[in-house]
Amino acid sequence: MADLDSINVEPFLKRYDIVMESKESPQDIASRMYPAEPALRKVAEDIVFLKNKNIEADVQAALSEFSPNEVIDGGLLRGIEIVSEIYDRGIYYLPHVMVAADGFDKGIKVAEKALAGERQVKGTVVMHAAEGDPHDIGKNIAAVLLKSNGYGVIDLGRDVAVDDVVKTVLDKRPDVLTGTALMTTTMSAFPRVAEKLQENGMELPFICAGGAVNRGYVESFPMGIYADKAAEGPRLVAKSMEGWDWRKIRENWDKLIRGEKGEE
Ligand code: B12
Repeated sequence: MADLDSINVEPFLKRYDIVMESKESPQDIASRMYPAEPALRKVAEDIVFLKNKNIEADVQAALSEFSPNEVIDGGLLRGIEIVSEIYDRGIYYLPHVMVAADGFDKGIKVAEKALAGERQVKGTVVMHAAEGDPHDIGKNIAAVLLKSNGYGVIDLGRDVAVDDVVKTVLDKRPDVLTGTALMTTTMSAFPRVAEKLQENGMELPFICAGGAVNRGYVESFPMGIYADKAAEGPRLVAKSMEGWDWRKIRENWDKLIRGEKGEE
């Protein structure tokens, strides 16, 4: 009979989710990443520890000290970055992330109201998250920044069918279209949108962003202009309003993103 004590069962009994678990607690990770300012830290803390009941009041309190953009970047977005880190380490699971995303939505609505008075429409931007893609946090931030810079936004939401994007662009004739894709399975919707628009004789700058795409991919189809950060949106849209077509924006992308003036 086999001597069971002499068998090393370790490799067979390992649970891979346990192997992935971090020794650090969410508190340890968060405390390294919190913003220094107490009011912004409170907002980030609400997002990370899913205190969605507090979020509206804490965002409102932060707005008495900081601009809406500072509250969004330094508080709400920082909270989501911390949640992403905790999730990536296998400590948080999808339900945590979903609740955090809801908290983020509540918070951003309050910050957006604070921007409302500053608005006047300079041009129209149609925004969407790619067909099959439920990730819309980055798109929502970009929408707030565009609105606060005076652009009218038609936000089609998330998981928007290619045909619905194309139909809206053909009906509304916006100055710019944007798309967000965080999944490798959804990014192929962008070239399909571009192709269908071209078939219908429509060309416009199509800003594409999200973790699944990079500049090389976005520039591999017509109209695609890559954006890495939400803050780049207003800068790119401004060029379209000055009459630059997508080719010219693409050619001058490096200068535009580095904040230089670009070729006139
Ligand atoms: C939050 C989140 C979710 C939330 C989304 C909630 C929401 N309302 O968005 C929920 C819980 C729903 C979710 C679900 C899933 N998720 Co998820 N999720 C994430 C997570 C943790 C964070 C994403 C995020 O919001 N980042 C922060 C935002 C701000 O980043 P962003 O959108 O890229 O935006 C930035 C830029 O791209 C840019 N930007 C974005 N849009 C625009 C637009 C314009 C105009 C401009 C200028 C700029 C711009 O600006 C922002 C920065 O300034 C990531 C992990 C990670 N580390 O990224 C996984 C992740 C994206 N998810 C992933 C997956 C696989 C899923 C699921 C399929 C999981 C599952 N097994 O069910 C499901 C989707 C199921 C489905 N098909 O419906 C994978 C994708 C892998 C891949 N490469 O395909 C990731 C990378 C996790 C991982 N490491 O595996 N998820």
